[in-house]
Amino acid sequence: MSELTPPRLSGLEIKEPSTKAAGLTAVRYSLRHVTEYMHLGEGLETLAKLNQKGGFDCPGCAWPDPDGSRTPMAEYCENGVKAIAEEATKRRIGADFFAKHTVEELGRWTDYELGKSGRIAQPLHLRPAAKNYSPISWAEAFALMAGKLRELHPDEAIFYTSGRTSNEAAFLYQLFVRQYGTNNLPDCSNMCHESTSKALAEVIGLGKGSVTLEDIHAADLIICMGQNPGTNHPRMLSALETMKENGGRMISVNPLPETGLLNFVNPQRPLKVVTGGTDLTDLFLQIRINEDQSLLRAWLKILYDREKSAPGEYFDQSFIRDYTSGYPELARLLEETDLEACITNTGLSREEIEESAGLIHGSSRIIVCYAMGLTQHENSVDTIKELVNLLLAKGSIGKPGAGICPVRGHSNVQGDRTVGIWDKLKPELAEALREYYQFEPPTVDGYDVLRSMEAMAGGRAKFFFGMGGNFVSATPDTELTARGLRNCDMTVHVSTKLNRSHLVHGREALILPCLGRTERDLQATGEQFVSCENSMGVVQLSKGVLEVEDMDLMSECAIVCELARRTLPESRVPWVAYRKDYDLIRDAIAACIPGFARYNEKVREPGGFYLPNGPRRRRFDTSDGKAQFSVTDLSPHTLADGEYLMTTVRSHDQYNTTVYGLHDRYRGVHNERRIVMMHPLDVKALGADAGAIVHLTSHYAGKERVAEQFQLVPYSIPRGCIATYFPEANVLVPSEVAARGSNCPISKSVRVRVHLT
Ligand SMILES: Nc1nc2c(c(=O)[nH]1)N[C@H]1C(S)=C(S)[C@@H](COP(=O)(O)OP(=O)(O)OC[C@H]3O[C@@H](n4cnc5c(=O)[nH]c(N)nc54)[C@H](O)[C@@H]3O)O[C@H]1N2
Ligand SMILES: Nc1nc2c(c(=O)[nH]1)N[C@H]1C(S)=C(S)[C@@H](COP(=O)(O)OP(=O)(O)OC[C@H]3O[C@@H](n4cnc5c(=O)[nH]c(N)nc54)[C@H](O)[C@@H]3O)O[C@H]1N2
Ligand SMILES: [Mo]
Repeated sequence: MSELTPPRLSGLEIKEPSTKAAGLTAVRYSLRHVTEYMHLGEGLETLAKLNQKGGFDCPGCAWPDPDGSRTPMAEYCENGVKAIAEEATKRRIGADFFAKHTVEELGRWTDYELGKSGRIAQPLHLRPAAKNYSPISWAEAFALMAGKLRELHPDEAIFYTSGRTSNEAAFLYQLFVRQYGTNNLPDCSNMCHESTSKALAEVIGLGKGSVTLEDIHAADLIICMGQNPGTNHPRMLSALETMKENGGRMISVNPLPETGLLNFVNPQRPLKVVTGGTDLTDLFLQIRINEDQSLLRAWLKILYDREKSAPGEYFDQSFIRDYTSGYPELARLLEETDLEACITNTGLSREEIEESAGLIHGSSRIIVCYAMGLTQHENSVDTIKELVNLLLAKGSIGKPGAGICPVRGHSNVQGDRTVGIWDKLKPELAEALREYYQFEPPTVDGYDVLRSMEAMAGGRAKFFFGMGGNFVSATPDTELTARGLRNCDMTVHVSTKLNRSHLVHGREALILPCLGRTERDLQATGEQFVSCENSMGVVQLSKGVLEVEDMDLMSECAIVCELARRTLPESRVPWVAYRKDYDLIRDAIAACIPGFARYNEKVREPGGFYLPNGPRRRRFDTSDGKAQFSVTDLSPHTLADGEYLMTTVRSHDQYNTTVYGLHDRYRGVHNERRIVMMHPLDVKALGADAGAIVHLTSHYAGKERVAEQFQLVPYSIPRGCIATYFPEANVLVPSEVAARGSNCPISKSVRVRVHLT
């Protein structure tokens, strides 16, 4: 079977999409989540501690908190509340649950049903050929893993990380893996902002964004491309509201008219709730999927042509002269650019493009915010470089209210990378580890996500360890991933909740249940805290508040220390001491990772601290010390007859592969996730009606991939483009084609065919 998510339909209802995001409805919806899974009193106490300084970092997204004093409810966010309620649920699954349900039976449950089962309460073991998981002691679990790892060549083991892991746990984890002898450290970032890391490191010398929250507030113009903040970064809407009140403008570029982008009702401002909120977007550009690079090129061409007759009027020539390289080459490219062709590619009108170019011309402080709509295509690295071309031409980087803002996903995905989680080992970190810990780290590159999938399927890797996440559901080419995991001798998951990756397993499998962000972490020297880095490079502490007396959990740090100690008995790393006192881990990070000097001191200050950021100060640590203009080719996006370009998106009721509910309220799609958003005329051209059941196929590298049982939803989206939900449509995403340069799966532009049943 190619699909792991059972293709069961649940009763689609189509309503009008919302015109406004958040507001009181959002408060009502999220309180429902709290009362459903938690005792109300405790639920409210948890909420009050959410994101307050000294409390825990919200396990939702990586958007930063406003600095300074906090309201008792911190910044209100419906989806943050859902993420907490999901983790702090009172439901438990342990020995009884797993005795009752075989792995095969659980495999027939939907993701929604799996997630609702509750928190995993004790370590579990699936013995070879067993039908059910059964309890195992922590000591036995560590002995099994250590035994297996010592049998293998280090490159036969894979150590995945999802982006919730704290800096402390992530640092120890990569240290252990490298001391064990491999760089096989794929992470969720490989499927997320890898194209950003790759492009920005090359052209501005740092693979991260350059702006702060204050910059967002102070911008003249924000261009929000390929991002749905109303659902995925709801707290960003308050920052955008402030920007608007300060007189800023916003252009939104998206194939879908996302509710949160258009209008926002701030539930923390009662008057706004009454008056109907803030119109955030001044100009909505409903672009065709993966034509952002053409749009950026068109803007540059228009401004460049005018700049020629009025030098300095359209571009910031002194910035270009003092801080950049490659402008003459870009100018030559723009000379030859065919504006009409660019405009045609985007599917937008000339007026829309002229109007938006006018807004760009009229603004000096410009920020481009973007997320997955830009990073998950074959040409993503080029698109992001084109984005940088625009900002450089305008001199819009490294000054207040201007810069680049890749909006990160998981709450600590950026921090994990900073402290060393990567399938490549930077020479500086190799040197630091060698010096500080006196061992020789491996220098050859390890497997990223796609290469891990291939290595397991091809029998070159036999042990998979997941530090969080849901590898089989999050990756493309589900069939290949499943085959790979099933090929392993042992698969291990450090998890909070049950997910499909526990059910698509190796010959033997372990589930190691861990503490979540919300929970108190008590070790031998007392209560511990951890820390995370948000999307804007601020490192802050996170301390759980809830007691967990009814579960046998370990912290992620403790799990790594124990595993390392048992696997590498000869290691001179003080694993036992690290487990007892996380201050010692932070001292080690301070010694090995740039920017963390006096970590223990600074992280205890209210609001945390900023990591150094060159581009923010117009320091560009690139090959020539300049911010670099790039010359890239526009990718041709031709579709064969009968083909559609499919993007996969998140609904309002999910956190990646965790499905909170079946409603996508803002888009008006209810009670069903197996849907295809399609232009009404395309629905008609197929001879179908709303709700018609279809199969989808994709064809890459001579392989047909099939996803069965989806229902058509007529929707506002450009013709020839369709949208489905992640992870239901992942079976269709190929593994043979990926983003050039970053190897990120092309989850946002898959060529598919639609077959009526
Ligand atoms: N509640 C909640 N919060 C989350 C998550 C979650 O699942 N739930 N996930 C977290 C993670 S890991 C991440 S990475 C972020 C993801 O945050 P987003 O990137 O906002 O998430 P997606 O749903 O993938 O949405 C991509 C947006 O890009 C648009 N888009 C699709 N294709 C294109 C294109 O070709 N061009 C343009 N311009 N736009 C396009 C889609 O219509 C959609 O609005 O959110 C994080 N926060
Ligand atoms: N088609 C398609 N595929 C995509 C995407 C897309 O847009 N389209 N987006 C991609 C992106 S941006 C990302 S980031 C990846 C996400 O990929 P992952 O990060 O692998 O997936 P998640 O669904 O976030 O992982 C959820 C699981 O994490 C575990 N978990 C939750 N909290 C914790 C914790 O505190 N500690 C530990 N140890 N475990 C915990 C729970 O068991 C839960 O089931 O998916 C990618 N896949
Ligand atoms: Mo992500």
